[in-house]
Amino acid sequence: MKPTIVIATRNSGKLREFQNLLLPVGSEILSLKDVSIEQEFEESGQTFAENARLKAIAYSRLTQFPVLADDSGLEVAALGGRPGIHSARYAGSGASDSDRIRKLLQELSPFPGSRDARFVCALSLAQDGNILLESEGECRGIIIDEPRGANGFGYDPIFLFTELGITFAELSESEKNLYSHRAHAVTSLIQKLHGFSIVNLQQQIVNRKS
Ligand code: ITT
Repeated sequence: MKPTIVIATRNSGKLREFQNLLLPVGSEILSLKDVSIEQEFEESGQTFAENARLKAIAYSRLTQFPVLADDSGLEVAALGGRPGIHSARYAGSGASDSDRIRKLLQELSPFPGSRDARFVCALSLAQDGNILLESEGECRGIIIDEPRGANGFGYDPIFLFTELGITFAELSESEKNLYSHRAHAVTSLIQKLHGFSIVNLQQQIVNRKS
């Protein structure tokens, strides 16, 4: 039987990236909607890792399947690491990606020469309220003044990936999946997953508890 993983996100951009990034695992990838989970999760942690962990634990109590949660965001050096864990809510609830980008560029305008930034992604895999595996990935770049590109989501149009000299929104999805913070975090998780069959996760939890 094909093993199943539920991706604990309501962000369709993230979900699509995970569906491709997790292809090597050979699992069936389901969304929260697919398993009829409607509860919202209040992110109360102080770090990406803590939020991913809390999210994975909470959602894994609502389904029989292993749940993979992601907490991610953009840290801008000149802003002391903001928006950081508040990346999704940076411009208030109901704001769009463009609103968040506009706000970030406004806040950054007094710092024209200081544009270093990094995307961070923390992942947590849990089942039945138990954390099984965790990983983290980052990707460094700089923030540019004018959004460029139509792909991706979130802050991608103003994040210039210096290694290639183009923004994340100018990369195709498969290219972004080679370089992104999420790609690095998933690669690290898959390495840890090596010899750790998803099909047998339940058995491994039982073994750990006994
Ligand atoms: P879920 O909690 O349902 O997963 P979310 O969008 O609220 O969805 P987060 O709390 O992890 O997710 O917030 C992450 C925000 O950081 C996201 O909304 C984007 O604004 C930004 N972000 C994260 N990864 C990104 C990426 O690969 N490209 C662009 N922006 C990204």
